[in-house]
Amino acid sequence: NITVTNKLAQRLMEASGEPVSGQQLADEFGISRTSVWKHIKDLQEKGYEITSVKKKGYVLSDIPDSLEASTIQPLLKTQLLGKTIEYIASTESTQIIAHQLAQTGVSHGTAVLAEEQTAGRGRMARKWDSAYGKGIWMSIILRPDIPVQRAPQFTLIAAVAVVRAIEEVTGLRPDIKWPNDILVNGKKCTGILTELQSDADGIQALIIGIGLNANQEADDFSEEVRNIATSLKMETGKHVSRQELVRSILFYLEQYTEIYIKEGFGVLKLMWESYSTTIGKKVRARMARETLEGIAEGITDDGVLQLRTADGKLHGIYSADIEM
Ligand code: BT5
Repeated sequence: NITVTNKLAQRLMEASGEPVSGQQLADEFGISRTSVWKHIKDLQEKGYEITSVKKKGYVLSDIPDSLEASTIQPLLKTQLLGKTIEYIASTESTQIIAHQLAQTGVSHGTAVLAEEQTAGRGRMARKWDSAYGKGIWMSIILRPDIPVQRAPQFTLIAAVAVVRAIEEVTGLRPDIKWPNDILVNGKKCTGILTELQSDADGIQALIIGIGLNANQEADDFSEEVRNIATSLKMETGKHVSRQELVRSILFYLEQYTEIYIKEGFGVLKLMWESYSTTIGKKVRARMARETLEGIAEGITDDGVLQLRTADGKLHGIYSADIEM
C-alpha cells in the first residue's frame, strides 16, 4: 500500500532525526508492528536510510535523491500545488503527459515530474536537454480563472517563483532574461514553457513547463548547449537538493498565483523587473519574420516587451529571442 508507506516516510521526515518507536507508528497508522516493519523495509529498498535504534525506534537519516511523490510531498508547504504528483522515470516530455492529464480533468496544481525526457522541448519545437536524474523536468497544471490573453504573464510569474526558489535553496542570485530564461553568471540554468488549453469559455488549463539544470557537469550537456548552459551544481560547486527546489518552486508559485488572483500583476511585475537583465539594455530581438534592435524599456502589464528602436518608435514584442 503506497499511501501508508508514503505517510510513514513523511512521519519519519517530520521527526527530523528523532527516533519514533514502532509501537507509536503502529498506533498512529492503525496497523500492526509487523506491518510497520514491512513498510520500513520497503522504504529502505527504495533508498531511504532508516536505522532502528534499540528501545527507541526508527530514525531516518537520508532519503533517496528522487522526485517521487513520497520524497517531495512530506515537508511540502502548499495548499494545492503538488498535492497530486505524477512521477515517471523516463518520458518523451512531461508537457505531453500534463496535456493528457489536463484533459482528464485533474485538479489545479497537479505536477508531472520525470527523471529524464527523451524529447524534452522548448519554444517553437526546439530541443530541451534533459539528462537522467540531473535536473528538474516538471510540468504544472494550473486552472486560473483568467482571460486567455493574460496567460503569458504566468511565464513571468513562474520565472520569479523559480528565481526565488534558487535563491532560497542555493544562495545564488539568478537573473531573468525576457521572457523565459533564467541565467546564472550569464548562462542559462532554467527555461520555462507555458502552454494552454482553452475553449470558448476561456482557459481550461495552463501547462507550465519548467526545466531546471540542477546537478549536471559540463559533460552531461549535449555539445549544442554546453557553452550556453550551466547547472546550479556547476555554479555552487555543490550537489543541490532537487527535492528542496521542487518544494520551494511549488511554494512560491502558489504564493504568487494567489497574489496575482487577488491583486493583479502589479507587484509581480515589479519583482520580475528587479530580477531582469533585459530592461534598460540595448538588445536585439529575433522574431520569426524580422529582427529589431533597440532599448528594452520595460514590459507592459500583459508581459509584452517594449522595445524602442533608433527611429524613436516603440514596438510591442510578444515573442522573440533576445540577444544582448
Ligand atoms: C525554453 O525554451 O527555454 C523552455 C524549456 C522548457 C523545458 C521544460 S522541461 C519540463 C517541460 N517538458 C518539456 O518538454 N519542456 C518543459 P527556449 O526559450 O525555446 O529555449 C530552448 C533553447 O535552450 C534550445 O534551443 C537550446 O539552445 C537551449 N537549451 C536546451 N536545453 C538546455 C538546457 N538543459 N539548459 C540550458 N539551455 C538549454
